[in-house]
Amino acid sequence: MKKALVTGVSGQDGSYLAKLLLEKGYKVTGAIRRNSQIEIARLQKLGIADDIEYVDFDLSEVNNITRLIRGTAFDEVYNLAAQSFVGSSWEQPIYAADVNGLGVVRLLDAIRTFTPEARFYQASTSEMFGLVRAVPQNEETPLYPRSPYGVAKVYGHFITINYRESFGLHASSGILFNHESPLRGSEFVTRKITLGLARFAHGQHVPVELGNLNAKRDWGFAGDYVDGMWRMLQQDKADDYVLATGVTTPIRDFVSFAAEALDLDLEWSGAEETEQAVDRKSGKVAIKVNPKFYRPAEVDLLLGDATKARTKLGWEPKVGIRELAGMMARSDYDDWRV
Ligand code: NDP
Ligand code: GDR
Repeated sequence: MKKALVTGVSGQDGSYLAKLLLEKGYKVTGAIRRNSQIEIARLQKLGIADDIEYVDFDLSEVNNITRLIRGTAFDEVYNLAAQSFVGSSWEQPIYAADVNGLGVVRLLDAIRTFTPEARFYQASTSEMFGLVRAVPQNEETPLYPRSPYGVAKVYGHFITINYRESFGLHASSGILFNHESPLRGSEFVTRKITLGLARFAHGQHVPVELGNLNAKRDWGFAGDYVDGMWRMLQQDKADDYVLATGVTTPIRDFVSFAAEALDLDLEWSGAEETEQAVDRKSGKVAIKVNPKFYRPAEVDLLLGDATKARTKLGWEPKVGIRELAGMMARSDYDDWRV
């Protein structure tokens, strides 16, 4: 039985990845941050919470990392833990650097020292591309991160490559474009929209307040992307791969797709800071811009080219953007409680 360690197992990707690994017959150890209570709601929702062995873990603490890696010879280590919300990284830039940057080398160095045969996956991100230099973006596109989150992830990305080249570790980096699901955190824009519109569709006519509606993202389904992570670690040679759908969509259009799925009929008006969408049936404002949600620096356009993953890994995203928005909106509508 193969043994896998998943950091960030309580998060969106950690939950889907743990499910996939369990289905493939792995023994899954889930590294979990001990807060005032253990947060395993997503794992419970997927029905796998009792199938995982949990270990206390924080990427900012080298001692628990060393003990964990020294104590078990994992076949595969997936490093998904991170301060993952870009917006918060301007408020906690040093924490983002510590966890998303230095945390990666803490883990890699323990692997190099105690279990150099283990295969390692690093959760890199399209946020590293930042300022638009080329479209579509692939593994060769120059990096220009636009947030403390992105800057820290660039360190994590290159230290993974460096440990592969310096010490021969089987360390791969997945440069993943945005991926969403009904398990997405409620602070991210897609889930904020689907939760807000589901509440609206149930008759609670509170507008959803958003920031920049013009930013474009290449959104896929998280379930498809964790399959890509696993495929990377099954290759003979470690490498870096972009995972993306190759379709980019403005935030405004994601709103419209989610609204359609809930039978809301939105009429947009205004521009920039005064833009809003009124639901024609109720006559109430469903969406409005609040500049408070603008970011100090924005990533305007992400559009990925996953040709390498398609050809070398045989990876294909299966869920398109309309289907994804509908899946999330309907899930939030069905789960809605007053
Ligand atoms: P989530 O925010 O859903 O999950 C993040 C996980 O990291 C949570 O389990 C969280 O634990 C854990 N975590 C946070 N800080 C620490 C810490 N200091 N020590 C240990 N664990 C910690 O993110 P996603 O599942 O969406 O993303 C997974 C990874 O992929 C992240 O690294 C993210 O940056 C990256 N990524 C995500 C993309 C996406 O579109 N989803 C795209 C590209 C990259 P807790 O429950 O305690 O908060
Ligand atoms: P992102 O995702 O920053 O791309 O990072 P997020 O959903 O937070 O923002 C996407 C875009 O939407 C715009 N936006 C808003 N965003 C939020 N959160 N809330 C709002 O009200 C709002 N209004 C407009 C943002 O300005 C931005 O342009 C995600 C995370 O999962 C990262 O961990 C991951 O690395 C990247 O995706 C790829």
